[in-house]
Amino acid sequence: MRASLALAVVLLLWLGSAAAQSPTFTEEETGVRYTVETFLPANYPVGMAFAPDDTLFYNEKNTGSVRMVAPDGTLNPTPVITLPTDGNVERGMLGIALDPDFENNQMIYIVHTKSATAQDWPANTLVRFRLEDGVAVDVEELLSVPIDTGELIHNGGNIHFDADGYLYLSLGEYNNAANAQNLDTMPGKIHRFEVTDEGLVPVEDNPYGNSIYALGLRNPFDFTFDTETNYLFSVDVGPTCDDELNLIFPGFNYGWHEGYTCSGREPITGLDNGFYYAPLLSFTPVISPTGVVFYDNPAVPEWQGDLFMCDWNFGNLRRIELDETRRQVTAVHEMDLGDVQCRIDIEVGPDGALYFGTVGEFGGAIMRLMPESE
Ligand SMILES: [Ca+2]
Ligand SMILES: [Ca+2]
Repeated sequence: MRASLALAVVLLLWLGSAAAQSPTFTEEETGVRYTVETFLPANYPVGMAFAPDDTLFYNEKNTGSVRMVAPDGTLNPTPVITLPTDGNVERGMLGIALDPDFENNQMIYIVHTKSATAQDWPANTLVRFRLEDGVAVDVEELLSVPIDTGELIHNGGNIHFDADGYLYLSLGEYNNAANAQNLDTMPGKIHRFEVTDEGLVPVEDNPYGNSIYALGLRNPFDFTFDTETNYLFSVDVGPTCDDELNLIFPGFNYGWHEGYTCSGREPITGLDNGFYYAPLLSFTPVISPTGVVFYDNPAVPEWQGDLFMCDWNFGNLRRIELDETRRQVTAVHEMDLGDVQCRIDIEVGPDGALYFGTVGEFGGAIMRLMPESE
């Protein structure tokens, strides 16, 4: 009797663990073991941000909604906010960032393509609001950049705060390469602002006396800050060549211009403004890099300070190592995800797992790459 009971318990335990099992992978270079699993089915989750209390916020590109997920993985059925959003092609509810003092002020920033009206172009628009009982209040439009080309591609809007509390906004060139080199327009650049009581103000020592921080970009879909140096690393999605990972310094020119010819990491000359800075990585054939994030979590010491990058075309996840100057790439590793794709944003969770968005054949979901604890 006792033996059969024990057997039943063992069997139940075994069945339970088998049901919950996700494929386990071992990274060749580091020996780090991890699983890849669905964290949450989600509608085109293109931007994510974790709060200090482990709450996850994410954008639904096409619906214009921001959603909230409790630390235990429960999705709040009511969206935090739904803004009238044009989700056509590369437009949509794209970027999200939490205020550096979110813990105290509950402020959230998003960038989305505000729908057109009879009078106005659709416009990539930076909005701030405060979270109160799970929904947005005090909704405030801080900046709006009309898509006056009428183009559907190269919106590349994202927002992140750096360690000094400055807010950066990346904007694609609205499918007009001339924008990338024009210091009088906003598209095709990364901008830097101070958030004040009066709204967004260009940082006083910005290189061109306006909000422009760096220029010559085509479609800087996501960027991230090195937690060791505060250096800004941005992807740039190229044409039929030259997808890039760039190290962004103030005033520098990243080379995208009218009549661009594929140049890989070779110098580009004849630019009017700013010194040219060659990409750290250049990809031809193209992969369309999307999400990037620096790993800064004690869970996996082997990954500390590495940059993770997803790509749209193949859904690959790359782990990119830098040298001690933090200005050069020393190694690029493709991570094994099985048949899972990492196609849009990627962020590090407070648990040390990598969370990334996927759409397409695999369905829309936020996936979780969970390192095995020792
Ligand atoms: Ca470039
Ligand atoms: Ca990211």
